[in-house]
Amino acid sequence: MQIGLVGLPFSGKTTLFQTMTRTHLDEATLARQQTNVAMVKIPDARVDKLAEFFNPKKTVYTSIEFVDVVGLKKGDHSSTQFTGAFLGSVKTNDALMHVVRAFDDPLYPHPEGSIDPSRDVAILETEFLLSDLAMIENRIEKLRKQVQKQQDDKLKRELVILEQFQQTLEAEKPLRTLEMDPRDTALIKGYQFLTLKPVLVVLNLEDGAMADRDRLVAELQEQYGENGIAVDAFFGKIEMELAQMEDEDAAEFMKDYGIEESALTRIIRAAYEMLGLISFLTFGEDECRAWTIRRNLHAHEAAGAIHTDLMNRFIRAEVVHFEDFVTHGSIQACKDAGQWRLEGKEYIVQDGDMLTIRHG
Ligand SMILES: Nc1nc2c(ncn2[C@@H]2O[C@H](COP(=O)(O)OP(=O)(O)OP(=O)(O)O)[C@@H](O)[C@H]2O)c(=O)[nH]1
Ligand SMILES: [Mg+2]
Repeated sequence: MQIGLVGLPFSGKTTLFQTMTRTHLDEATLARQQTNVAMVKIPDARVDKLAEFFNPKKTVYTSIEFVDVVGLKKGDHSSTQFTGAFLGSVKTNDALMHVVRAFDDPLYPHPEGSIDPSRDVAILETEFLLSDLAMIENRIEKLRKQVQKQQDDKLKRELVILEQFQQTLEAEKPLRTLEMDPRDTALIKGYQFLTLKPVLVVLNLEDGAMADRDRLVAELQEQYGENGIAVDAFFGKIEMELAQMEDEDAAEFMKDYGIEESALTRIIRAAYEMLGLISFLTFGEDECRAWTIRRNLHAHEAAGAIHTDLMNRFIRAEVVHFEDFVTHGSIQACKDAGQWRLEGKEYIVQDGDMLTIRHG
């Protein structure tokens, strides 16, 4: 799972990257203007709790890869500056975090000359939309010729989908607003359309805007919600400092500033939800671990996330929900209380399920 950080120059992408990955990039690295990549462990209090209980040899969290995408040139702000390399790099990301600047700082002039988050969201969205549209127009032309020559149901279906996409984009709607049949999704997956990717807009607010945070987020959400965009916010400058402190100092600092939860925890969780992901848990004296899967997977598919053998030789899943486990205190107590179940391969795995896979 890979999330790309995108946004206009000086919006705070690298700041957010350093906050979430808890890394510190030195001046020389920053000056190189390279793409930064890091895996981020998904904090999960349930895994901690299981580890406390089972005292395993190994505790494993799931992780997401974050990419600080470069490609928009400094000081350039006409739309032509969205280079092919930038768009190409964004294509391979599973989802996007769009960092939008809401802080003012004369040292780093905003490339558009003023602070206007709503406008900035639109700039990138429009650029992505035009890129998808160009690709679709190109492809439709070729497909029409092909379909005339050969009777191929798949190609015909593809043409129908792309024509629908074209209409949507021409109405200035991103593709993620369309309801789609999973079979159609599979058919057009190879195109990696930009406006089909889930987007979380992250407003980069200045320290003084603490009290306005919820209002500013709600305003943008109101405006862009119907385009399938989620909105969150962070305080770039102070939260980056926070991420680089020892835990104790950070706790003190957060109290002083009235921050309840660090951006690290909150935004990572928002990203997780945006991607439609859930976690199930495995446990024992060897290992307690969280696994990431898409929502609505069957038990045998979830088993496949652990190992393909477990999917192929799946018999049944023993299931206890984490909340029930905490309530009753042990697997045996869950059994006694009727909270332990044996499920077949069609069972839809829920977030927080503790699974033991029986296999042949
Ligand atoms: N005052 C203030 N400065 C910030 C804030 N967030 C980031 N900055 C500063 O703004 C400058 C640009 O931030 P970056 O994180 O490098 O922005 P970027 O989007 O990665 O920029 P490019 O990679 O050059 O496109 C840095 O010097 C940051 O320290 C903030 O919330 N408040
Ligand atoms: Mg940067």
